[in-house]
Amino acid sequence: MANSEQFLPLEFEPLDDAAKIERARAFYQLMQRRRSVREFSDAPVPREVIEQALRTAGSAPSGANMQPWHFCVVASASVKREIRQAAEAEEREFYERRASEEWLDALAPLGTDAHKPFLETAPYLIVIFLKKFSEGGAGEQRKNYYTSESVGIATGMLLAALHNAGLATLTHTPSPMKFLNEILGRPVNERPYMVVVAGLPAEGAQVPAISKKPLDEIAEFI
Ligand code: IYR
Repeated sequence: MANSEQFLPLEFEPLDDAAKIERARAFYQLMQRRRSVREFSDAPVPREVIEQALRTAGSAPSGANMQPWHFCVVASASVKREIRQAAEAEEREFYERRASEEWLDALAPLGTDAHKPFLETAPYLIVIFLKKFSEGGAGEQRKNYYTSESVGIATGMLLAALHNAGLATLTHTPSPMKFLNEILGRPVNERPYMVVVAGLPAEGAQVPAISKKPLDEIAEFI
């Protein structure tokens, strides 16, 4: 195996323990400031920021390295409007009929409702599709593995990359999301997974007063 042409030497940056701890601390300091933002400015953001962040997302590990994702970046005002209209129709249905009282109670601290102006205001909507199958050669369908885990990891890396680049983000999941296939012309083997709204916060934007659980509540060492 070690001599196989299929393998290359690992490029690995060794760090001493103090550096490991410092990097871990600095990354936490960066990431704990990420907040889900629902009030966006229409200020433009260079497309290159989005492209680089998508490269980071695309570097995620995936089942059998199938990379079962497709990122559709929507900057077009008319397509954003179409998405907003379709998403708000689903959200009205959700808030007025589909959601249980228990679900609405859980959402109450976030102050969300069916009104989603940020879908038009923010400069970019990154619509992430999950590919249950990929196109192989000759019109064949090739099965992908661990697709939701893989796309979840890539989405997390995308959020981290966008935050690191100074952008505000929101994960948005109108449900059902099938309308995104139609609006964006994506094939049936792709399932809309999430919309990541990206841009800059509106001046004076507010966020819910919520907190994260401390380490000892979310983890244990055995
Ligand atoms: N999709 C709806 C509802 C919603 C659901 C969850 I779970 C959230 O964390 C936030 C919102 C909406 O976007 O309003």
